Amino acid sequence: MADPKIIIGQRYKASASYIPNHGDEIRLVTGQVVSVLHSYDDGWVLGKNESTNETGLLPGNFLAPMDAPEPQHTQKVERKVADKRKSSMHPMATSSATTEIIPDPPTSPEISSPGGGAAQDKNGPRTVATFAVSDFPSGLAAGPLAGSGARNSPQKQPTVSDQEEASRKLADLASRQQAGHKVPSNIGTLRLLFVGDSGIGKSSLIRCFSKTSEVVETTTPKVVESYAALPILQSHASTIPVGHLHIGEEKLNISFLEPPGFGSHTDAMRVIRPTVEFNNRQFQDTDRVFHRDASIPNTTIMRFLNAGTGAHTHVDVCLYAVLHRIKAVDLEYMRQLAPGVVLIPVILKSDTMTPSEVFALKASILEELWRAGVEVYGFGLSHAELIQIAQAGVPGAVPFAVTNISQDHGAQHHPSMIDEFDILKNHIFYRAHELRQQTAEKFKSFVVDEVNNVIKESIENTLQNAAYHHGKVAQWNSNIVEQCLKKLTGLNKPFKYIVTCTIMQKNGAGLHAASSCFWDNSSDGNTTYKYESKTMYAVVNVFGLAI
Ligand SMILES: Nc1nc2c(ncn2[C@@H]2O[C@H](COP(=O)(O)OP(=O)(O)O)[C@@H](O)[C@H]2O)c(=O)[nH]1
Ligand SMILES: [Mg+2]
Repeated sequence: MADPKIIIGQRYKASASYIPNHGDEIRLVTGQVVSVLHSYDDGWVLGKNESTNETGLLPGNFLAPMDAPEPQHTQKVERKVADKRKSSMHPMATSSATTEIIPDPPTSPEISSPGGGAAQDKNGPRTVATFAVSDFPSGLAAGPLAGSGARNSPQKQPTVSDQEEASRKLADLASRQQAGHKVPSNIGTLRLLFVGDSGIGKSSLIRCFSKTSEVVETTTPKVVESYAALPILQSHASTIPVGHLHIGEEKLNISFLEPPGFGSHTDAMRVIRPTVEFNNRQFQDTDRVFHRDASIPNTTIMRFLNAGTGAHTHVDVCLYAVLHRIKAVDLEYMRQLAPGVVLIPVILKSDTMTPSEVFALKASILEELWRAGVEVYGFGLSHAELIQIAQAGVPGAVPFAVTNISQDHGAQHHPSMIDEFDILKNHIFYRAHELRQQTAEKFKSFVVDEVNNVIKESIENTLQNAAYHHGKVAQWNSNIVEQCLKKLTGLNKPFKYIVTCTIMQKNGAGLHAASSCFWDNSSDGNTTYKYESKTMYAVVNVFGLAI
C-alpha cells in the first residue's frame, strides 16, 4: 500500500534526515522541502529535494505535511541518525585525537581505559565513546561476573518498567527503520559466514535460511575453499527468480559459508586462526585491488563497498553460534573475528532452553563481550541497550535465539519457547544494505590497523628494546618518522601523510597531547600509536589526507 498521506504532486517537509544507501536514493536533511513526483506501494517515493535540486528515491515516512509541527520522536530520529553517520552528514568535519601518559597506575583500570586496552589501541581514541564507562549498564561496572555460564550468572529480576522501557526502545526502532526496508528480491548480493563450535546446529541454521519464503533457489553445500588445510563449505541461495536462465550458482545472490566448528580439532586455534585469516584476507584483497590505482577516490571505494552488487569477495555478516553457554574460546574467537566482520551472536537450539535461560544467556553473552571489548552489531541498538533489553526479558533483539524444530522437523513450538529465527532472517534479508554499510566501516578501520602495524614495526625496528638515552633520541625520532613514511608511501594508497613522533623518558612526569583536524571525515583519517617500554614512551601520530 502506498502511504495514504503522500499525494503525488504535493510538497512535503522532511521530518528526519535521511542518508542514501543506494545510488538511486537522495539525501534529506530535516526541514528540507521535497516535491513528490511518484509514490510506490512499498512506501518509497520519487521526489525532488528543492534545496539540493536532486531527484531520486526517498522513504515516504520521512516526509510530513508542510504545516506539521515537529513531532517529538522525529527530532530524536534526526539526532540518532546524525550521530551515527556524522561523517556522511557533514563532508567537512572535525576530528580530534588525544594522547595521555599517566605515570601512576590508576586506581580503577576500568575507568581509565573504558574500551579495554585492545579495542582502544586498535582503533584509536575515536572508538572510546562506544564503550564509555558512563554508558555501562547498571550493575556491570562494579566487578567481574560470577561465572560466564548463563545458568550461573546473577540475574537481576526485571521490573515492569524495565520491560516497558526495553519494549518501547524496540518498537521505536522498528517504526523508524521501516523506511529502510526493501523488497527481498532487491537485497543484492550477500555473503553470510556461520562460525562457532561443532555439532551445535550451524548447518541446520543455514538450511532454515534456505527454506524461507524469500528463497526461491538453493544449491547443496560444497567445499569450495580450503584455507590453510581448513575446508570451508559453501552453498548458495537466490531471492531472485532465475527461472530457466542457467546462470552459474556463484551468481545466485546469497552465499552461506561454513568453516568447520572449532570442536573438530583438539586445538581450537587450528580452526580459529585460519578462519579469521580467511576472512581478513578478503579485506586485504579488496584493499589491494583498489589501491593499486591511486587515482580512485576513497568515496568511490565506499560506494562500491556499499553497493548491493559491489565488493562481494568479502563477508557481509558473521553469525556466531552459541549453544547453552558462552565459553572462553567463544570470546576469543569473536574477539579475533570482530575487526574484520560485522558480528551477530546467535543462540542455537533454543527449544532446549526455558525462556528465562535464554534471556540469562543473552545477557551473559553481551556482558562478556562488553568486558572483552568486542563489538556486536545491534541493528541500531547500542551494546548497553541490548544488555538492558536482554536483562528485561524482552525478545526481538541481538543475540537472537533460534531453533530449527518447526522448519526442519515440522514440529509444533511449545507456546512459551523463544524462537527469533524470523526476526533474525528479516533483519538479515531486509536490512542487507545496513550490513554492507557496517562492513564498509569495518573495512575502513581495518585499513587503519594496517597503518598501526606500520608504526609498530617502525618503532620496534628503531628502538630494538634499547633503554632511554638522551644522546640517541633525536636520531631515533627521525628514524621512526622516516621509516613510517617510507612504509606508508609503499602501501601505494592515495594519501598524503603527516607523521609526528614524540619520545619521552619514563620518569614519572605526565604528558597530555591533543590534536584536532578540520577535514573530510569520509576520506581522511588519523591514527595514534603509543609504544611503551620500561624506560620510555614513544607516541606516533599519522594523519592521512586523501589526494
Ligand atoms: N533440538 C534441536 N536440535 C537441533 C537444532 N538444530 C540442529 N539440531 C541438531 O543438532 C545436530 C547438529 O546439527 P548441525 O546443523 O549438523 O550442526 P553443526 O555441526 O554446527 O553444523 C543435528 O543432529 C541436528 O538435528 C535445534 O534447533 N534444536
Ligand atoms: Mg555443519
